[in-house]
Amino acid sequence: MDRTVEKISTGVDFDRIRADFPVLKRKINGRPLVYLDNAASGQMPTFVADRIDRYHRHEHSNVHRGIHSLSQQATEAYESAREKTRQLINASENEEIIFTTGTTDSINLVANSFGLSLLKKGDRILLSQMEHHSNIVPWQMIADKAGAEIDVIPLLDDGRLDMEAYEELLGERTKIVSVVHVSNALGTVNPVEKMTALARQAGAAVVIDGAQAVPHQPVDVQQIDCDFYAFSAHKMCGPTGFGILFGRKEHLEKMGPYRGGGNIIDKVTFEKTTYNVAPFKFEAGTPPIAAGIGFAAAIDYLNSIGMKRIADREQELVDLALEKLRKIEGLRLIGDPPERASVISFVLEGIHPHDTGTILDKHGVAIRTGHHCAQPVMERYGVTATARASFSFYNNEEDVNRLIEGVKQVKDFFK
Ligand code: 7TS
Repeated sequence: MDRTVEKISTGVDFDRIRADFPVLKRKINGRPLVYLDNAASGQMPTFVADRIDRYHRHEHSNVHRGIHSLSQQATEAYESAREKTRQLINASENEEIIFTTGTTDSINLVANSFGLSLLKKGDRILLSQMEHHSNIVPWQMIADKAGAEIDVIPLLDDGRLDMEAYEELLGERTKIVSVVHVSNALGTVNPVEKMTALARQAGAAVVIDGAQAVPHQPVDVQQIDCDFYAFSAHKMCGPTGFGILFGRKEHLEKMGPYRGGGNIIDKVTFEKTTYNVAPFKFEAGTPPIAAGIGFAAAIDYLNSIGMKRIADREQELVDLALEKLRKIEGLRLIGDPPERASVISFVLEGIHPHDTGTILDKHGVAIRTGHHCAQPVMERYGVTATARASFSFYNNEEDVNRLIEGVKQVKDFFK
């Protein structure tokens, strides 16, 4: 059956939604832009850009400390992002939502504050072979300091995690499991709920990198039952420089601050400083106020469509693209997992992915090429780079066709 996007019965007018993103009207190299680099960063709708603009022009003030009205209004607007984020991922309390500058920052916070105090010499941290470098390097740095070791869950040929190996690797010295929810290099959706349950049985804490999950599907941290969950605003209609770390209250209460400064303190004397409560003890200095307010607007925008509808829409587009890509001779999918989110990685026989990306760009199609900050994935599948198309709900069938047409042109060029 030929699945077309028109058949989506979500009740949402996705053509109208495209009009919310002015960048999609741009021409790149003489052709209408086809933006398929959403895994790197998503586009921002006018609604969010306007909200940030309004804050800068009419509402700017520092937050949390002010007695004057402008500061209190800014604080209210900024803190509304915490409540909206809590609802979005179904955390039980606002105190469990820490604002950071992005997924990378969130993982560094967990590694330094939670990891470093927990890990003893000989303890083990379990990561997977499909991690983004931001969920590898911070743990290596902490492992070095603590004298801990890192184990790696291997990948199967189709891009899934080897769950048997996972169970075997979960040992009594495993103190932390840190895995990606959705791979940015393969698109694989990992069974994080099951993985968390297994880790709990083994007595390990679970950190999940949700950078590619929260923008594309409903996520429920209580259902997953993880200890920490990290993601970034800029991949989900929000601004850069803003990220989230969910942490279970029982951990956050015990954890020490990650960075020192204002806002995180209760009382400072030169003899001794005592700290504020979570989440504030992790948020030193003036926070990214405009970005937080923008993120609150981004959540409102996404909710106006609905995360389930977004997931369904993207699945249709990915399925359609996969169906067409599979028909192209000499195209190898890197990872072909049964459960895939909005990412497709591929290579064309005899053609470097950078050449593929350059020619596609000449036709106005923006994809990403390279190792996607996941070099162990490249090594596993014997490539140095892939071409990666990543979708969002504002993409459409025409975008899929333009990608396919572009890939055929790449092949023709190198024939
Ligand atoms: N984890 C995953 C799974 C990611 O995809 C990314 C960014 C990060 C962590 C880091 O997020 P940041 O907001 O702190 O930078 N991924 C990509 C990508 O695939 N291409 O560019 C950035």
